[in-house]
Amino acid sequence: MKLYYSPTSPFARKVILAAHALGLDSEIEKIRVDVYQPGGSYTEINPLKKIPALQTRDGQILLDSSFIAQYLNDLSPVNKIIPSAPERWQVMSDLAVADGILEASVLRLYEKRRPVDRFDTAFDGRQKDKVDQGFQYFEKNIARFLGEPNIASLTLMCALGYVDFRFPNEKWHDLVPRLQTWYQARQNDEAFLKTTPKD
Ligand SMILES: N[C@@H](CCC(=O)N[C@@H](CS)C(=O)NCC(=O)O)C(=O)O
Repeated sequence: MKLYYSPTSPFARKVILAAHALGLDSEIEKIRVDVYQPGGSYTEINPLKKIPALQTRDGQILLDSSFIAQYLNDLSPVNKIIPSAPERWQVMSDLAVADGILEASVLRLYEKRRPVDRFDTAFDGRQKDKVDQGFQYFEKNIARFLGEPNIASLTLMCALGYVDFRFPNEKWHDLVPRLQTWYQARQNDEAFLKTTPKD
């Protein structure tokens, strides 16, 4: 299989962590893509020019990190990261919150990269609020994430890592102490360390 990725993309990191948890990482060749370069042939892989994308064993292209993680989950006979129903529904709903934190954080990065006079403070504030409220949601529900990793907890790890990477001056840690303790206990996991984002 081939994973089109970038080392700074938290969505790609989610897929890599999922593949690792499912014992499929050795089967995945990583192909680095820069979606911010104009032109290029990546639109033939993903017309939306977003990463990640996965080329499956039989050559099919799958798009969207959570969907790719579901595909990998189905492939793996062991260590499922998505439980069967009824537990599945809560996990997928928690995943939606973690994905929402990622989406809001990526939008904030794009905003931060605008020329200063075009930075939209109100827009940035709305996205930051989603991130903060998302963190509070996980702080309140942290008991659900103490067991084996699932797709939601892996995505939450990526979200916390991404906020630290892109917004290092924002001290979310003190506001959500249980979440911070949870994160600290998992930060040294091999796959997580190996995928630390760098520009
Ligand atoms: N829902 C998508 C989001 C992917 C996404 O937004 N990736 C970012 C990189 S972190 C990207 O490719 N952005 C380029 C763009 O939006 O033009 C997924 O889960 O795969």
